[in-house]
Amino acid sequence: MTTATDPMDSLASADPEIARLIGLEEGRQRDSLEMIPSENYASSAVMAAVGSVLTNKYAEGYPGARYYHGNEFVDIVESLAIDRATALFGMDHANVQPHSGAQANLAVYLGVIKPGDTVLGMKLDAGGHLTHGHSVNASGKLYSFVSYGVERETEVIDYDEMLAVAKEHRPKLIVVGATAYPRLIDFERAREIADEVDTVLMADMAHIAGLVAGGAHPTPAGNAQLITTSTHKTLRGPRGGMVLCDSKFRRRVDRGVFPGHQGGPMMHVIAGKAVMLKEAATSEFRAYAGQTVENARAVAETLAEAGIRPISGGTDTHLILLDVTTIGLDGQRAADSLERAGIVVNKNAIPFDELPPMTGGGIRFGTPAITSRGFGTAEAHRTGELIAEVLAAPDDEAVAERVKAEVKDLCDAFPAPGIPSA
Ligand code: DSN
Repeated sequence: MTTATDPMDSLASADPEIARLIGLEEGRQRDSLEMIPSENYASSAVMAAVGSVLTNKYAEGYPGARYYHGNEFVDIVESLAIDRATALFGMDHANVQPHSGAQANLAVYLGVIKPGDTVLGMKLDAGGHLTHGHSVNASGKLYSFVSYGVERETEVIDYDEMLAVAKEHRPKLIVVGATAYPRLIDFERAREIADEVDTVLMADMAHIAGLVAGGAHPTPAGNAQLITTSTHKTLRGPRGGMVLCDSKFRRRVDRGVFPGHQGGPMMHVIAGKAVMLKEAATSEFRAYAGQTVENARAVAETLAEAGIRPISGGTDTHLILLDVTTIGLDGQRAADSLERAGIVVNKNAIPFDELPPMTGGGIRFGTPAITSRGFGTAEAHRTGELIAEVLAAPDDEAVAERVKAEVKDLCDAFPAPGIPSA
C-alpha cells in the first residue's frame, strides 16, 4: 500500500487506468457547459469530506444509538449535519442518511404508509419522478398511485385536478415535487388540498432545494409535513439524500431509512452534507440561488426570442424544458447536437408528448452549474444564443466547432469550482 500524501498521486500509482479516466472526466467537466439541471459542482471542501477516512466507519443506527462502537467522532458529524439541516430548512427533524433522493422517498413511503395504500403524485410525463409511482419503480409496485398533471393550455400544475383526484381516491399521502417542471410549486395550495381530504403532504424538493435554501423559491416548510430532497442538485453538495419532517413523523421516518431499507450510513457523505449545509446557509449562497434563477430566465427568454418554445412559456426556477418539436427536432437529436458543441443537456418528455420517452419531444437543462462557475445574466444570455445557433443547424459540423470553441473560452474565463485547471 502506498503512503503518498496526494490522493490523486496514490490513485495514479495504484490504478493508472481509473486515474486516467477520472482525469478525462475532470477535463470534460472543466471544458463543457454542464447544463443538466440536476448537476452542479461540489466545492473542494465538500469533496475533501467525501474523500476522507470517514468512508471506513460503520455506524448503523443513529447518533447515540449505534450497533457498532467507535462512533465518538462520527456521531458529532451526523448531529452537526442534522442540526444544520433543521436550521436551514426550518423543520423539526432531519434524517441525513438516505443514499439518494430516491432512497429518501422510499424511506417516507416505508415509514409513513403501508404497502397497498393509495398515494397521489405527479405524472412522470408532466414532470414527475419515477419514485412518484411509476410502474417500473418500487413506489409503483408497492403502493397504489393515482396522479395529477399539468393543464394543457398553460402547462402549469393543475391543482383542480389534484383536488378532484384526491377527493375521489382519498390518498394516504399527497406527493408534490417534480424533476422537469419550470414553474413555482404552490405548497400552500397543495396543503389546502391535503387538509381538505384529511391527508398528509410530502414535498420532494430535490430539484429546488438550493433555491429554497437561498430564498429563491417558496419553502415547503410550514405546509409539507414531510420533505425529501437529494443533496447534489441546486444544493451543490455531495451525491445523496435527506428527509426533513415534523416531529410527529421523526420515528417513522428514521425507521423507514434504517432498518427500513438501508444498512450502514455513508459517514463520509454525511460529512460532505454537513459541509454543504454550512455553505448553503451563507449570504454567498443566497446570491448564488438568486442568480441561478435570473440566469435561467435569461436563457429561456433568449430561446423564446429565437422562436424555440419553453414549456409553460418560461421559467421561475433553475430549469428550462424546451419543446424542440416545433423546430422539427426531437429531444435525442437536439441533445446530441448540443453535446457535439460542448453544451450538455438531457432529452426529456414534454407534457402531452407524442414521442416515445427514449426520444422525447424536448430537452431539459438549467443553470445551477454554469452559475457556480460565476456566469451572470450576460453570459447566460450568450449561452441561450449559442444553444439557439446549434439547434438551428443541428447537423452542421462547422457550427458545432465554432460554438465549442466559444464554450471553451467561456469555460476558461469562468473556471469550474473544485476542478483543477488543465
Ligand atoms: N435523475 C434526477 C434528475 O436528473 O432530475 C432525478 O432523480
